Amino acid sequence: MIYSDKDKRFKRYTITSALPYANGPVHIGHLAGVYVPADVYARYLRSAGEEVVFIGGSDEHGVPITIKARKEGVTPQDIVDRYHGIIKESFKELGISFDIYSRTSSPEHHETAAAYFKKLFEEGKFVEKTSMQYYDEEAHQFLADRYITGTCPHCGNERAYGDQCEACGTSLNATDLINPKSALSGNPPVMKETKHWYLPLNEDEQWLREWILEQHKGDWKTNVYGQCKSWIDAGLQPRAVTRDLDWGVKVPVEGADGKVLYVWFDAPIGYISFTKQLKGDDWEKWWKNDDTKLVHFIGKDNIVFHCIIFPSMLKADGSYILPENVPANEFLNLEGDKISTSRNWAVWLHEYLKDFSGKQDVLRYTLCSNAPETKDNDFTWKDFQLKNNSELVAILGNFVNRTLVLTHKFYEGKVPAAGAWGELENEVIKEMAGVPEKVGRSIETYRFREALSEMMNLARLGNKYLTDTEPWKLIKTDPERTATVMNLSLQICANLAVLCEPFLPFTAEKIRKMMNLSDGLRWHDAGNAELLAAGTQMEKPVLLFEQIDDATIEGQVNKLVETKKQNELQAWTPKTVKETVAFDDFGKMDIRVGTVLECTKVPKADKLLQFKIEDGMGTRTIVSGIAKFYPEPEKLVGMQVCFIANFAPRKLKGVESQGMILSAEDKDGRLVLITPSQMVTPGCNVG
Ligand code: B3M
Ligand code: ZN
Repeated sequence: MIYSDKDKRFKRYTITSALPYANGPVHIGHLAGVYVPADVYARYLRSAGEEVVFIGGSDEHGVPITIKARKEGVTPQDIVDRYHGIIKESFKELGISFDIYSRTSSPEHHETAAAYFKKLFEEGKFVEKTSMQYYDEEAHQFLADRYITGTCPHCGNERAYGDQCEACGTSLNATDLINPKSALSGNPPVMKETKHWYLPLNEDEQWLREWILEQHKGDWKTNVYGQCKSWIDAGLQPRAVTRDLDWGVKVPVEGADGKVLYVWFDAPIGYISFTKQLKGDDWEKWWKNDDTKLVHFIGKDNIVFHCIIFPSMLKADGSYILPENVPANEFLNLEGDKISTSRNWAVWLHEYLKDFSGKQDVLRYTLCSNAPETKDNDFTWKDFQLKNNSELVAILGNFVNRTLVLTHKFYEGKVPAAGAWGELENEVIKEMAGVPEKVGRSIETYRFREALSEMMNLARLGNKYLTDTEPWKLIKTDPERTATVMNLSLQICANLAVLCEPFLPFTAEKIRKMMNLSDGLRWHDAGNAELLAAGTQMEKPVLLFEQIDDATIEGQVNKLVETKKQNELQAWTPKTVKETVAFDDFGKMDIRVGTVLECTKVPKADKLLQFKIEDGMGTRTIVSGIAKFYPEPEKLVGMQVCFIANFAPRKLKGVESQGMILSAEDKDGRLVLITPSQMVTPGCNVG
């Protein structure tokens, strides 16, 4: 039974979460944006006694997957098999409680998606259009945007893609590219006519405006509502729902050889096909009955697909319900930088689970309390440590642990019978009575950060109650009252086991087991001091959370620093060439070869080496800032170096340097001496 009247008419809930592309693992951005809030919502509704299906699965079609497969020399199926397994396993380990986690490469999905398209096709819901598209004659394949590279007309980057230039960020049409080339054969592509089917979104403007901008004004989040409004106000265009690709759901009509469904047409149908897989013949009520509430959990980059395109598809069929809400979150950044799969700038879920085994709830807690619900937010490892140490350990863990330790200390672990509640107890019980509704209402309105904080306030209340009553002292003077205090403190712990479950399922299970609480307790059993019968045996307490130390956090931060360094190396490009100089200018530079006679560190200057060079005219001293890269300078004796002989002498750390030794600065900052490829006579010119 839920609290908000607006939703009381619903008998069941179909909860979907965006299907992650199976071309890489999931990271904390996905979790904070989509999967943790969706799981909190599903767990809460189940605890409140509602009928729920929570649908998840891998999105296994689309060009990024085929590109990755080509790069690795494997098939797209190999790629999706690898990542579908990693994603599914890591979601399970984090306690994301899908009722089904399926995949769009499954035959059941292909069948459902193809049938869905065919029905709309036969009812004439699509517009058929031909257009000219780039085609690779050697590969006998039309080219999707990412399969065309060329020179960006805006910045000259020669590796721009058909849809975007990653150097200057401009979004492009393939025909904008200068010297376009096929990424398949490397040949210039030709323009060839092709036919596709389009969803006439332009015809849906009226009902979309009424459904979203009027009906859902005020109950859809402002970020979602705003994006839909700007899309609709900008004027909706027909949207192609087929592609010339060989990986995806084959288009099931005549004249569609070599064509598949556009990935954003087939993927949302995955929600339906997975429900079919889960519920068999009983699936329709979850998608077609008006007393079903359909909620899509997504990130903000998927708003238009879930609020405009998929509803348009559902409406075109005519037998489906539309989403009641699409509570999209904004983006989570990492240590102040945008999370990026390609730059490996992420905290990958499967790696977290390995590095922080047993700490699933710490991540769930941090990502829920910092969720980017209304604006982009930032994940830092320091904050993760703080949330764990000063909230989970210090508040929730500390309260439960103190209560159970004292129960074992005073009553051999048995719940003592309470005497009459005093004034303070009645205040605590009254406050506790309101917590289930406060937390419930926040969850029902998708304010999960607020809900989590309200739940933690119950642990704060418990801690304050123990601190105010000091049972460890009271036991000496008033054992009866102490029994009352300990009984109520245990009741609060039992309430927390129920109320923390949607957020912290692993912790809830630990508390339940320690207190021998029935696993049949549900949301509406909480909010009172009768959950635990006197005499119930408490198990020996185990710590719910442990401190996370600085070294652990430093290890994670250093991992990111290393990633950043690798990214910079990969992104390195040579400095632009300096302005042209006249030959005479170059001629003023007198560059010679010399042989190293001696080489030592310059005292009190960790960057400098002092060379004694035989220069064909005698010897000279030259100081060079390469000590860091040549830790054993004596090994340079006998080597030949190139140096500028006619530099004005200058003193460096008290040593007069007569010239400048030439070295190359590599992309990682390393300085490497320039030496002739063969021994030459000292003093000979370099030109
Ligand atoms: N595969 C994931 C994304 O855009 C996309 C979601 C599909 S939900 C039907 O990040
Ligand atoms: Zn560009």
